[in-house]
This record gives sequence, C-alpha cells and structure tokens, in this order.
Amino acid sequence: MTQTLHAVPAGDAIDATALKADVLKHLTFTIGRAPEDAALGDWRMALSFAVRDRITESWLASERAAREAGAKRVYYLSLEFLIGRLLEDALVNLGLAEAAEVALRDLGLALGEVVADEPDAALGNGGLGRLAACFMESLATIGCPAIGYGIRYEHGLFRQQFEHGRQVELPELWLEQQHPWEFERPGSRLRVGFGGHVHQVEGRTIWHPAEEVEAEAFDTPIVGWEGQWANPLRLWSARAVYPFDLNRFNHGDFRGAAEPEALARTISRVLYPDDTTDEGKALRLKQEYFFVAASLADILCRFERDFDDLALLPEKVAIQLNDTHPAVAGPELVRLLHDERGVEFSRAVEIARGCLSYTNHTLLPEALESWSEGLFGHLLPRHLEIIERIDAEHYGAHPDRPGSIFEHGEIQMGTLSFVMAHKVNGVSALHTELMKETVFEGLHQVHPDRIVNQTNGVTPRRWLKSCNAALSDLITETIGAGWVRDLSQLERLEPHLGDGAFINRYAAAKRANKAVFSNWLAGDYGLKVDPDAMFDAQIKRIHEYKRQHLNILQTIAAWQAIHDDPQADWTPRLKIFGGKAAPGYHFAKDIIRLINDVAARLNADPVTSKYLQVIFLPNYNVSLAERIIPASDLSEQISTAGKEASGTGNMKFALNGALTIGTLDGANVEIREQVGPENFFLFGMTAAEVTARRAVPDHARRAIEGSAPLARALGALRDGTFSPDEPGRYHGIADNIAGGDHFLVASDFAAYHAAQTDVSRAYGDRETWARMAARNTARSGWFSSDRTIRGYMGEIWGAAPLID
Ligand code: F58
Repeated sequence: MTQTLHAVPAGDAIDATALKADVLKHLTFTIGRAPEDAALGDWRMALSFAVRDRITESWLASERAAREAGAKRVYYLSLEFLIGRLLEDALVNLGLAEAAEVALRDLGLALGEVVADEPDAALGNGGLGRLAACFMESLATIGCPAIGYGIRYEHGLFRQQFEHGRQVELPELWLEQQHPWEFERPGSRLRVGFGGHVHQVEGRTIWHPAEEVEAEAFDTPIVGWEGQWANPLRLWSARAVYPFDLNRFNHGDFRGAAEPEALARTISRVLYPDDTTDEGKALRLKQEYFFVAASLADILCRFERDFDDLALLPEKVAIQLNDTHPAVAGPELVRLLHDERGVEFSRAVEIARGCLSYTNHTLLPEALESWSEGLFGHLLPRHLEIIERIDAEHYGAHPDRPGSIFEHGEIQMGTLSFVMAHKVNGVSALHTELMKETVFEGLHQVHPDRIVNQTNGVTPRRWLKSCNAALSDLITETIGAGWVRDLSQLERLEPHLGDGAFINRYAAAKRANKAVFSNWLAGDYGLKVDPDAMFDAQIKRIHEYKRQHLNILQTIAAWQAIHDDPQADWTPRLKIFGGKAAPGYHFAKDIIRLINDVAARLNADPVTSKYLQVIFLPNYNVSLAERIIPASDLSEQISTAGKEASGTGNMKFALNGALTIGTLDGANVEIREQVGPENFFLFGMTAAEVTARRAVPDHARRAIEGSAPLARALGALRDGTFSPDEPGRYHGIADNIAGGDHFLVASDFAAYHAAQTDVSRAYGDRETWARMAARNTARSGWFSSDRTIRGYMGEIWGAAPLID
C-alpha cells in the first residue's frame, strides 16, 4: 500500500489517503455495505459521494460569495441538458483523478471500471442539450453565478438497439439506480397550474387554474476547473399536490386512488414525447410551462430575498432561453410582475425584456415551434391574453413590422421569443447572418441591434483533457497546463509543428488512441480493424440535412471502385457511424438500416474488406463520443449548406486532431478560417448556391447523369445488392435522391467523392497528415465554451465573473 502511495506526488498521496477513508466511510454509512460485500456499483456510489462532499463545499462557498457581492445571476433555461457521466468530470476538475486512481487501486479496484459503471444522463436529444451541459461547466470554471433550470426526466433519450439492422427504441433507465449527485429539495416545492379561467377583481386579473401539480427541485452541483466555483443545475420533477386519494382507496378504487399521482408524474416522465398525437402535443406544452413557471417563481423568490425594488430586476437577473422551448417565460414573467405584483403592463414587459434573451438553434422551417391558439388557450388562458396584448403593443410601436406573433391560428414561438428578448443570438457567424436574412428578416429590420452572434464552443476539460489523456499529456509537457483554463494557449504549439520529434509524438498519441479503440471494437463488437487504417467518423443525430446518406452512398461508390481494381494502392479506411433517429422519422430510420446492411455486406467481402470496413455503433451517447473522437482521423461535417446552425461535434474533432471533410455550413466556416484552408477538406455548394440549385428543374437527374459513380451506387440501392431478401427495401431512398432531392445529395455527390479521393491521398503521407492534424489542435483554441460564455456575459447578460 505504501508503495503505491509513494508512486505519486506527496499532495496526491494525502488526497488519496483522505479520499480512501471517505470512500470507506460512505460505503459503510451512506450505502450501508461492508467492503467484502460491495459490488462495483456500491463502490462507484461511495466514491461519488466522497467527491460530491468536496464539490458541495465549493458550491456553498460560491453561493455565499455571490450573495455577498449582490452579483447579477444568470439563469439558463433549457428543456435539455445532455450531461453524460459526471464522476470523471468532477474528479478531473477537482484535481483528484490520480488520487482516486491510487485510492481505488488500494481497495482492489480500477478507476476506469468504476467510472464506466455510471449511467449516462441523457436528458437531451443532441447538440442543443450538450451545449447546455458544456455551458454549465464553463459558467462554473469562469466563476459566473448561475443556475441551470430544466426537467428531471425519469427517462432520458431512448436506448437504441439494432434488430436486423433496424433501430429499435427501448426506455432509458438512468434513475433506476440512485443518482448520487443530486440533492432533493422537498422543502422548496412549488405549485404550477394549468387550464381554468381568468376573471377580473377590482381591476386586477386573476387566473384560476383548473388543475395544479407540484414541482419538486433536485439540485446537482456542477463544479468548474480546479474546484474554485460550483453552480447548481436545478431540475424539476412533477408530482401530484395530493399524491394519494384516500377516499377512493377506501372505497376499493385502488387504481383511481393512484391516478392523480400518475397523471402529474407524466409531465416529467420522458424527454420530448412523441408529439404526433394531440395528447402528446399537450404534454409537451405542459412540460414547457411546468419548468418555466417553477423556475421563474424560484428566480423571483431569490431576487426578492435580496432586493425589494422590481425595477432592479434586469440589473440582477439574466434569463437565457435555450431555443423557444422556454418561450412562455416571456408572458409568465409579465404575469408575475403585472397580475401578481401590480406592475403596470408595459413596464412589466419592459422589465421582462431587460432580463430575457433567446438563442436560436435552427432555421429549418419544420423545426420552428408553434402552438395552436386553441390548445394554448385551453392550457394557459391568461398567457394567451398576455401574448395578445404584447403583440398588440409591439404592433402599436412598430406598425410597419412584417409579421405578428399570431400566424394562421398559431402562436409563433420564435417571434414571441424575439419580441420579448433584449438580445437574440445565433450560434455561428453564418447562422446568425442567415437568421437576419431569413426567419427574422422583418424583425431584424425593426430591431437592428437585437441579433448578435455567439459561436458555440465545447468544454476543453471533458472534450480534451479527460477524453484524450495521450494528447493532453503531450500538450501539457510541451506548453504547460495553462491551456486547460485558457484554450487559446494551444497556439503556443505552433512553433513545435516544424519539429519532427514533436509531430512523431503527436502521431504516436493518436495511434495509441486508435489502438485502444480497435481493441474495444474487437472485444465488444467482434470487428477486427487495422489501427493504421484511417478512422473516418460521422456521429450525430440522423437527419436528411446532415446527409448520412451522402456518406454511405459514397462508401458504396468507393467499394465498387475497389472491386474494379483490387490491386490498386487503396488507403484502408474504417467508416464509423453513430446516431439516433427520432422514433417517428421513417426516412432517417431507413438510412440507419441501409448503413447496417452496407456494413454487413462490405465487412464480409473478402476482396475489399482489408481496404474498407463500416460500423454503425448502436446507442450513440456522450460516453461513446468520448471514445470515438480521440481515435478519429477524419470528421464528417457534410450537411447541406445553410442547414446546420453550428455543430459542436465538428469542434471536438478538430480539437482532438481529426481533419474535417465538410461543407461551408455552420461553424465549419469558422473552423476552416481558424485551422487554415489547407488543413480542411472543403467541398460542395455554398448556402446561396444551394438556394439557386434548388430552383433548377431536374437538378438531381442532371447530377446523376454527370456522375457515373453516383449512378452506379444508386443502381446498387435499386437492384437489391444490400437487401437481397427484399430488393425494394431501398427504392425509397434512391427515389428520394433521384427525385426532389431537397438536401441536394446528388448535386454535391461528385464534389464529395473527389474530396474523399484527396483525403485518401493525403492520408498516404503520414507525416504531413499528422502535421495537419496537430495544426488543427493548435488552432482550435477559439472553440472553447469558456470563450462562448464570456461572449454571452459581456454582450448579452452583463454579468461578471467572481473569480480571477
Ligand atoms: C442543434 N439543435 C443544431 N436541436 O442542430 C446544431 O447545429 C447546433 O450546434 C446545436 O443545436 C447547438 O447550438 C438541436 O440539437 C434539437 O435537438 C431539437 C430539440 C427539440 C426537439 C427537436 C430537436
């Protein structure tokens, strides 16, 4: 035992001893298990509690400091927080990773196994939710007093399995075991009402909801780098006001007795329920209002504890709406100020606007949220009236404005959010400009200073330091450890890029990650791959605009070309796919099945499989991304230009030394600017060219006539090459591409195919490739979410950090 402790620096030895004692204490007194009976999960729980104790100290001190300073607080309202695992993150940020390793080794355990036992908290769908999680970590690292508000879904994003290549959705059960990070707050339950009617009493408007539920808070402290600051993520859980109807029970109606509780709990049961039914739609709106109402009540309660003048609200409170899902915060805040506190209506709107700001994450028309007036008025009658008045006042002030909040009997939540926010931001430079030219064109003309850009970022603690030890150790040895807090310091790697020895070490770090990944693939999926092959990854939600079908079509073309000339000098590649399709999105599910069918055929091909293999890893989540990204050479960012608002996976890959093959879309544009065009494989039409091309009749047919490889690859979809048991299975995809081809797969194919050939050639020169990869790392400092958060603090929130 002493020997192990001597292997680490003295400080860590002390930490390790203390940590070990705390782990044993929690195992005994919190978990109630003797060491000899403890399972892996018990140890993980005990370690998590020991770590949580340390975070809690920092958190309570942060809360005290914020209060004493009378500081402005940031409230981040998001229906999604895609947190992933927390234990490793917390250990790394507290500087306890090595101590934990030693302490656990002493107890006969491997830290890696303990960490991997934690379920992923998947309380989000994709980029928007993961951005919220990165922001929470950056807010804490910077020392900005903040609270993240969301819903504590019992079931996060579904678990994905493949059955005969098809996606099957299973419920996700992260709360099946105790969640050790959270503090339940039974003392701060709040009531949230729905439905009912509105009436006037002595000039005041009173809303009488027909139904009420209780919101119970669960706080998870999120600690920043070096443990200097921690902020809570407060997630609300729904429960019945009267959980149990004793009367009905006593009359033998056991089912009925439990009904109120079951109904109330539905609100926080699942992430983003299917809203194709009217019941589903109503539930989604209920979720939105439920968490907004609870959060705003909480925010005002905190404010009123410290201040007594509501005019100070915009000076002390910044509320960020993560997309339009919390848009009802506008009318709710007005209701709280006007109806419940007597502030004059226009003044209430002005105060609310001073607090609120809104982030837009999509320009896709089908993804812009709207609610029918009927449904909305039924659930939130008073809010409908308030929105009507807000709209009328906005029209009064800007009679020449182009559109109303109400269009075609629907409430446009984007317009409502815009009107109620003092700042509206896009998430990449291109996206922000397109916002001004498209969805918000008219509003932008009326409010030219409202739209600002805050290009997304990712936290370097999780997305480099913890997930890629080989590379982060090399970086620290080369330029010191300052980059972890200030990612712009990565530019100090630049002078080393001409040094062959450094490039060799950089390449060796990537090679080591690839070896680990290959072993894992062989062990868990039985797929043997050559770690020297190029690892080419596209991991993200499955969507037509993201064009996984372009990727797989080009893979088919490459396979056909290898077959034609198997003796040629082909660059071996492994194509990695990962991502979930929305349960009702049939076309996306067909794409998944196609990729799996192609993988089965290609991986079994004795002629080509040494050059080209394909794997679709099931159940893509944060932890899987942490495995894939450090081991990847090529990052596929191939969306139809103008469609991907930003992307954040693209940043993680570049930071970890994968080169991008991509379109001029979202933050790809800025990545290319930063890393240099010579270190980025660009292809495809620009957003303006996309618009022009769509207007060309028959654009897909023309593209197919112009590209023999494309025509041949489509032929393989039609003749049942990948579905011999059902030759027609992929006719739908082929027809889509050859027909309307809204996402211009055919039109961009030839350029993509050519760019992939360039990629293969470039990978042949390993030293040059490694230098290009290292340059990507050195020039990715801009993509830290710390930079993004500082941007929000300065330009949107007017908040200041409370640590240096
Ligand atoms: C994503 N949006 C954007 N939405 O697509 C991506 O470009 C961007 O980088 C990211 O936000 C962060 O700004 C996104 O993830 C969703 O997941 C929706 C949530 C609500 C249901 C429909 C999907």
